[in-house]
Amino acid sequence: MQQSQSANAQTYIDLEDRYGAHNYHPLPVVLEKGEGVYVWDVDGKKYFDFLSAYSAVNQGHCHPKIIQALKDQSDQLTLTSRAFYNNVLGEYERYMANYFKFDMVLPMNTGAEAVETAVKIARRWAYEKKGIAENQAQIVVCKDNFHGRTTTVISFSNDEGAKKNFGPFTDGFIQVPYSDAETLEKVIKANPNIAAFLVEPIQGEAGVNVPQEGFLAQARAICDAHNVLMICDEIQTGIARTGKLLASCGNCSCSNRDCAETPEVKPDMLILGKAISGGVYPVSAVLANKHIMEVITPGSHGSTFGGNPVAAKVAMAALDVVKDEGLAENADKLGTLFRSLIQAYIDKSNIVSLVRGKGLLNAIVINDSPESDTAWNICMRLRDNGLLAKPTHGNIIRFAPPLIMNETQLRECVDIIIKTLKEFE
Ligand code: IF1
Repeated sequence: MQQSQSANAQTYIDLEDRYGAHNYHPLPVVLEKGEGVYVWDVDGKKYFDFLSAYSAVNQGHCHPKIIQALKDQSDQLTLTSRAFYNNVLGEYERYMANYFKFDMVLPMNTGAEAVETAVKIARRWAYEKKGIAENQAQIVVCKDNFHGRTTTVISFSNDEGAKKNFGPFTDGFIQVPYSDAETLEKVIKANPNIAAFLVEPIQGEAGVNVPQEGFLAQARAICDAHNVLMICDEIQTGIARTGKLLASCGNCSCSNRDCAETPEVKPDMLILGKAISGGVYPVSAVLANKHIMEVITPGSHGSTFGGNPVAAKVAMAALDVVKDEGLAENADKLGTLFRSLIQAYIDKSNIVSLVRGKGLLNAIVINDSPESDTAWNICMRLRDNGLLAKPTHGNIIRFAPPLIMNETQLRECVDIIIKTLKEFE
């Protein structure tokens, strides 16, 4: 039997239920503390966090170096707006440009805002550089994409739950199937008004959908051949999550398109969010080279909080941690181990039909219909057994622990997951 919430936990749940908009359906667990790979609920029960705030907390909860940066800068200067210069932003912009190997950065706050920013840059580029006639630019996106929740971003989603009764929508987007280079090429060839191709290197929300080997490189070549910008949304896949600094990059952890070790691609625009702050502060960014970024002029785009000194210091500390602690290498190593241990279980059970993913962005597909509540019930039982994960699309469970996990902890987690799955056989 599933355990029910304590009366103490229930009071917090009731508060949210009464006073908050019902835009989520959370797992009934009320957290009050986090440290590293662990979180604790209001009754003091400890859990492994296997969601990491949707891959924002890659560096682990409350990483001391990131929290210190937050505290230090908070005492000094928090916000100037961009009406004035400050002594941190430029340093941060140089840091980001060098770290990700792009000429320039445009700082924003949330992921959806950064996607909006990339869409605006791509459109301006189309009119001012590519020579597309005004208001004719099209952006190619993928079926089952998830890029955020603003009105324009949901305009190119095909998720009914995210769109219903939020129209009218923004024009100018064409959907193609994910990981289908042939269709992508056909669509781009047939339409001279295409400005950009926007893609997640692995589709997160769609259920950790890994494209066919070579798809990104093929897409890169198609974009090059037709003067179309390739935009990678690495908000969820980036920052070491998939075993590399960026999922669109090759095996080394740089993102240089011409790097000898890199068989994959470098996009024209890179969109980052979530873990660039280690989940400590909302920080997002769009990176591009100068010939693209220069279409943005004073007054054409901005944000009160984007690039504020606290965000800048927090992000630099969070990205230092990624390199200092070898998080990409660790995610790669532990991810391979995770999938092999789960696969060994799948081979002799029929409750899970497959495990997929890269690095520590993985999912299992439960062998039941997407309409069933089996995956939800498994997540409830995982909770009881001390591990927090969330179902997506009915019968898929995503597993994305902080990347600072060690092998002993990972093996303990796999034991919890397998023990729980066995309870459902
Ligand atoms: C929610 C999923 C994860 C993203 C990509 C942009 C954004 C996201 C690739 C927008 C955000 C989130 C938001 C969160 C659920 C979540 C999610 F299940 F929907 F797919 F992570 F797995 N591009 N992803 O994944 O970033 O504006 O939220 O900062 O509750 O909507 P944001």
